[in-house]
Amino acid sequence: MTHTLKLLRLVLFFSLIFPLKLAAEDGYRLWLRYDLLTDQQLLNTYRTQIKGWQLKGESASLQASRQELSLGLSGLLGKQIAEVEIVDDATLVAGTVASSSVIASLDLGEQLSTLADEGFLITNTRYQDKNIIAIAANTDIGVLYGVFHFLKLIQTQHALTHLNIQSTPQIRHRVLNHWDNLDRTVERGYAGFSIWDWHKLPTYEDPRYTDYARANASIGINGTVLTNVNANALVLTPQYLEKAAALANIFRPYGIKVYLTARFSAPVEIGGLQTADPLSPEVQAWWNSKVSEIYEYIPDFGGFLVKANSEGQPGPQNYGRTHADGANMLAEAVAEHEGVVMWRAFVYSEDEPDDRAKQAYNEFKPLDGSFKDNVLIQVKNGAIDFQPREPFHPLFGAMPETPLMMEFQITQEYLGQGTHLVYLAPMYEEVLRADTYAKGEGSTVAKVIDGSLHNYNTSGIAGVANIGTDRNWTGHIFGQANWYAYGRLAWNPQLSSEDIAEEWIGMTFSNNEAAVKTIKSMMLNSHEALVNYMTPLGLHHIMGAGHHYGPGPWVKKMPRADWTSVYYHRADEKGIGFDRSKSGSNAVAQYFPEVAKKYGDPASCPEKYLLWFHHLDWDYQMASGNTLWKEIALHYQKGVDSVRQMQQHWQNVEGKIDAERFAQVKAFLEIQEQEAVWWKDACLSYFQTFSKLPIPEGVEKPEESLEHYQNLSFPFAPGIRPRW
Ligand code: BDP
Repeated sequence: MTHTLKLLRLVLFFSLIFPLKLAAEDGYRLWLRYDLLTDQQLLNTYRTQIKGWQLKGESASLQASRQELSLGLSGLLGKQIAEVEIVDDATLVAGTVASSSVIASLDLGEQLSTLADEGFLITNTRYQDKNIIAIAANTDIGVLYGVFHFLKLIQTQHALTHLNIQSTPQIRHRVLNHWDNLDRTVERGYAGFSIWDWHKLPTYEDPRYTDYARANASIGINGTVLTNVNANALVLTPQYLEKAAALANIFRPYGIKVYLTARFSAPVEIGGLQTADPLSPEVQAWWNSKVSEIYEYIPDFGGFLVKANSEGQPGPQNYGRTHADGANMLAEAVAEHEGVVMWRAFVYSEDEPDDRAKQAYNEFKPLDGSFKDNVLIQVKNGAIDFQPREPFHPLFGAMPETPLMMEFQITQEYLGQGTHLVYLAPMYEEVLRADTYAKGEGSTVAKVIDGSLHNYNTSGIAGVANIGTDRNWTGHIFGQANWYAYGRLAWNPQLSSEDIAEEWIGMTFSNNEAAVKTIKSMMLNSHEALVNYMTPLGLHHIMGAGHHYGPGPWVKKMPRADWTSVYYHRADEKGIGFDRSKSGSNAVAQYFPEVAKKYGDPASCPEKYLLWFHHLDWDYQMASGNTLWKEIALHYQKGVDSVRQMQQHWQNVEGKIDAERFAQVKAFLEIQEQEAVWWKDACLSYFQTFSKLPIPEGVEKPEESLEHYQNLSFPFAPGIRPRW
């Protein structure tokens, strides 16, 4: 027998003995699993409600829709649910008025008129005396969105009778920001390397690119910035544009536009000019011709994302110009192609400020009204930097004449990185629902960014991606939930994190009621748990330097004071916290008066933001009656206890989901528990050197000495910003 035959027999033998192992779930399929329903009764019901389907039309987006419908329906309901020529009772018909004569013959005009470009409707209706289900939209991409939504109804076991769904995205530009470098490292990425295989592009088109597009389209994401905000000008050269164009071609049928980061000094670095001054005619001419070149490669190129004059990145201020001068120059260049410029407000000046939290507002507010129409200012959710919890950024609501985009972080830089189970939707929701009072009560951040509060001419939202080459895309299976939730909230910022979790669990794991309930409660409590064991009560920026992995409240020697931890927690013998009230940096004054008043007084400031805005004595009396010191310690302990509770809950899920994903999450929860204890012990040991108070009752004593924690080092922690 040849070796190959022997091997084949061996494989056959093992596949008979371990069929489950071979059918294991590695997480690759994300929430688009489409497995045959196991509930026989439900399956029978669906099979009487959908006997066949029809989706006509040959555009690339309609073909993608047809493939998805075919894959989804035959997977979920079995192969007998096939594409049909004749529309009969219980046929599902999808299309636009232009692509489908059936849709055209239905009386949907009025409803369609409210759906704009990307919306869709799903309804039970009648066609030539037959009962059918129609998925209709004004554009082919709307049909694709409708198809994904319909499949979700089945995946989450929704009834298919009395359907009357109309859905239109509330935000225009719903983009992912990849912090991916051309060498395939990912800044703050914890799921392997960049999925963009620049070296093999454009000839080799990894099938993963199509699955990436499918996943994004299924949640309505319609743009992707391929490259890191700490940009490399090389991506704007023909060698790379050709590669970016190949990706754009793959994404186009799925409604996803490609954007690139523009390094402000590109005219010097790759253009051979002496300057990148935005007011110089030769610089403007260089960008104009560069932009024309890009549009030759990518006719529907979305535009640029720019990080300028921040953390050493070049920008217009290098030439004595403003952010508006810089943004407008690029905006002018892309305007005739309907491109946009997403200009980031994450800036801090060369000189050390009295309070870094005030910088973005100070630099951008005076520029309100001076940006061109196709510029959006991209603002991080909080004023410092993606901390476990931050109050909403004071810029929201403060620039009525400039569309402000939200920038959320999906990757978990300060949030346990690759191994902590942290469902971020509650955090996104907390920010989106925060009231800016810009136009009186009810002026929520969501209304600012969807453009409705100030009637912005356009709107946008960005999420820093957590996607990498790991087989399951996001490293942690639950990281997929954050990608999913981001997309859903980008489509509709009013959705609740609980509803999103339910959908995701049903599609990703199981619709078993007990399992859904358990997993949902883990997810919904997870963000608060993390805040408690890392940075309770408004503490922030106390992580290890550089890699940002693990606790580092003692960090004090850095090139700039506002990169250290001691700058932010300001612990001393009297107390702890950053005084941003009137008696301190007065950052509260950047908020509208109602908010400033509430946050500015410790008595009315929500406790979750207390030490963000106030420096308080160790024996300050909290609402609970405990002293501040005791309350801090109890919060750290609570964080640890919550993780242990998550571990118990997860144990209950065993057997209700596949063994492979169960085991990975279980192991990661062990890491999370150990690290929660580490955070608690390191922070309390350190803060205790100031408070000089004993570890309160009910709080487990630190396992090691403070010195031990201070001496830990992580030279190879993933995601560190590489030097270039
Ligand atoms: C910080 C990251 C850094 C990013 C920066 C940014 O630590 O790697 O470059 O944000 O958003 O959170 O530009």
